[in-house]
Amino acid sequence: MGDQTLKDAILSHLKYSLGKDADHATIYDWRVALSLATRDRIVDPWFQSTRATYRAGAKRVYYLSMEFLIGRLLEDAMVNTGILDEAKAAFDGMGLPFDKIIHDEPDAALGNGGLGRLAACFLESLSTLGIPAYGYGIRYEHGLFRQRFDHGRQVEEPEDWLTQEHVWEFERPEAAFEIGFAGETFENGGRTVWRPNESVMAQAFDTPVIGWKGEWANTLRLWGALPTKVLDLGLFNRGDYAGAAEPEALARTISRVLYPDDTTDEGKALRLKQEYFFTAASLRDILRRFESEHSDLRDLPKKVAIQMNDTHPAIAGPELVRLLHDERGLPFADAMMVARGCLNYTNHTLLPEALERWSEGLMGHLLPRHMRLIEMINESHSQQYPGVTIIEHDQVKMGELSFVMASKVNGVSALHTELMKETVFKDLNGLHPERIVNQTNGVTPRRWLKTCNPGLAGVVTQAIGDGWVGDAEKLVELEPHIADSGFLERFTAAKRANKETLSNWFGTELGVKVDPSAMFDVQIKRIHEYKRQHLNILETIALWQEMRDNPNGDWTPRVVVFGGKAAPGYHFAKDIIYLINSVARVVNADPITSKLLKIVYPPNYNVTLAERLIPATDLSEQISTAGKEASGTGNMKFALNGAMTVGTLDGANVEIREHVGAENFFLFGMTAQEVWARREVEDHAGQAIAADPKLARALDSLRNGTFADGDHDRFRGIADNVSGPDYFLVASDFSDYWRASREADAAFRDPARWARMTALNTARSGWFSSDRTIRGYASEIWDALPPKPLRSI
Ligand code: DL6
Repeated sequence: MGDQTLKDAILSHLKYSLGKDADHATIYDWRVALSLATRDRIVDPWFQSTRATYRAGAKRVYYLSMEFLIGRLLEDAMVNTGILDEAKAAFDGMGLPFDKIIHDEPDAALGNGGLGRLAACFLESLSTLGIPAYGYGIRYEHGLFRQRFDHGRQVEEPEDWLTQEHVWEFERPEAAFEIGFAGETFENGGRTVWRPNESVMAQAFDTPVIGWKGEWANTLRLWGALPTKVLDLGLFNRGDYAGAAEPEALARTISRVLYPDDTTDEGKALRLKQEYFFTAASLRDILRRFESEHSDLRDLPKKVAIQMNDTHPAIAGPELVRLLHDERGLPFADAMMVARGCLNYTNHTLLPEALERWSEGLMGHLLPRHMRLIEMINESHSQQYPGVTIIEHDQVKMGELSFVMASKVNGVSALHTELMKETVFKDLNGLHPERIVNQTNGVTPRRWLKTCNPGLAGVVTQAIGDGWVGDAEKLVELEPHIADSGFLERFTAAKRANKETLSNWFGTELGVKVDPSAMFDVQIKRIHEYKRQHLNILETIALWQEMRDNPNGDWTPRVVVFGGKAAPGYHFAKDIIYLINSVARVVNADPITSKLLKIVYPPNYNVTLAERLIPATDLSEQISTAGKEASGTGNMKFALNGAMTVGTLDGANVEIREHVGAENFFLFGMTAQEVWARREVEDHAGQAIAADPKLARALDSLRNGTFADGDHDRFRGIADNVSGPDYFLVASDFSDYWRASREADAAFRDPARWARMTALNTARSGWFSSDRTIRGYASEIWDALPPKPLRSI
């Protein structure tokens, strides 16, 4: 590298890494050459960070997560290393389309949603803060499925990001561990030995993650599964080519596909294998690193903090005890103490169906030694604290196991943490009242404002300088500028420009023409009953019906945007998608309301699409049934980008409202306590429908075929659910949602007021930076510090 300019480095990679000359290079070639030149800028800080960590003997943080929803990496890396402008100038100078080149990058969808995206934000913040850390996960060959719509219905197709070379990673053939399954255990010389009868190799692939200003880089180490035996040569020589390749195919299955469900656990053996595979490989790697520097295993908690992201890596508890006790000979009690000293657990959901449980049978078969250790952990805990059990009805409760094996257990918003204490972990919290702490989620302002919304970021920087990028709480310095009409005009103009860009995209990509001066009202997240996209579409139907009745009324034109995937086996959620698309088809073709209402549902919602939609949003829909959304992080991204929220008192909405001010948030709906009480009311849905003719009419339209070419049954299931059991209280919250939505309409019709409110949302959202969240984890959970403080933590 030396004094080589970025342009020279790109041209050099084009020639020597890709074997192309500039005259014949494709967009792909240019993108890869630029990525490699950018990666070169990261390698030195990466090495320096590792050296500084070793030199200081610093404690390392290990973030174990089944999901890292990293999306595209190139633009982020250029922003953090400060070379974005130089790169753009280089391509402009060569007459090449810079935007097209950077948008050629595949979106690495190695996660389902919020949990995985949070992990990606955390890695970036850990690097920004200079805390030595590794993210450990699985290198899925196929990330979350690609969604397309066929006549309005979701169709899933395999995602194939790895068909192109993943230019950011370094393959590490030397960092490989054999991971076993099943088999038997026996005693030998006073120790228990586990002899698996099946095994795969876990091989590391490292991606450096650079922090803001390019000073520190941590590692995302993803494990790929390889066969221990590549080919059965005997079978091959006998002509059985399929049989010969079977060991490889079987092994690869483990890291083949991301489990496409973020809320339910279908008890698949493959899933448990995936969980053990990456957890076991990560722990072996952690111990190898520790043992290269230290000899007393009892010091492990001083040097190692392991965060279990949800229960997916919960097998870390018994596995670490096994490695310390069975393999290294620490007494069981000491092994327990050391393991617990290192491990911590983040809970991300209270939904009972999402709390993992594994049958004793499956666990005992796949991981016989671990099953026995879980029994021992259960026994030792219940001897000390009778009344709580990890094993119940022949099932291992992974939440309870994680809790018992953790030093700290955290929720992801203040409300969620309190509800954890009152509900799922009530008994354990009673026994260990100091263990549960809260760490409200956050998002990185680098990606979620500076990179995704350069227009607005520029307006902010012009007003207060760029200190906010590394310290988002400085955004409060915007407040005095809000009295300045020039600032507000620039703020509004940035939003307007983003809306125009998005409108053009809707037109060219989806064939939907929208008016950029309409209110852009956006709900993007996984499709789930508790997130209540069906409440949104019912309200949209009611609005359309009212607009048709009175097209010359004082309406606020709206563009209602949905984005999100449904788990392939979640039929109700897929029906909601079908309904939204069917309503869109009818409403968008209605000449009476064409200037007032449009519905847009771009398929295949992913990180890249979020980066396109969030900067152009006026109104963010955060309308889950109170008590159900653990936190949300989309809600934070919208507020940061100057969108107003219409939302319930759920998850982090509560804290967002506290920060931005109640007058700058459209609140509606029942509280979690009111939700519980309402469920006890007989025929609560029927009563709500009887009291609100608009809701009754909207529901009728689902039964009379309005959106289904006269087919009365197509959406009857949704109508009957909302009118009957309505567990998620769509009917009961509808009227108040309608009220809040019309309040939002009225506020939008007053541009000066709206501009003030949205600017205040940006100014007061800095607290929701993942830097703040990571500082909280570092001080309250990990006791981890940067070896050479980059900034005070
Ligand atoms: O904490 C990240 C994210 C929260 O913001 C969402 O509210 C929550 O639904 C999500 N939880 C999961 C749970 N999956 N499992 N198991 O994705 O976590």
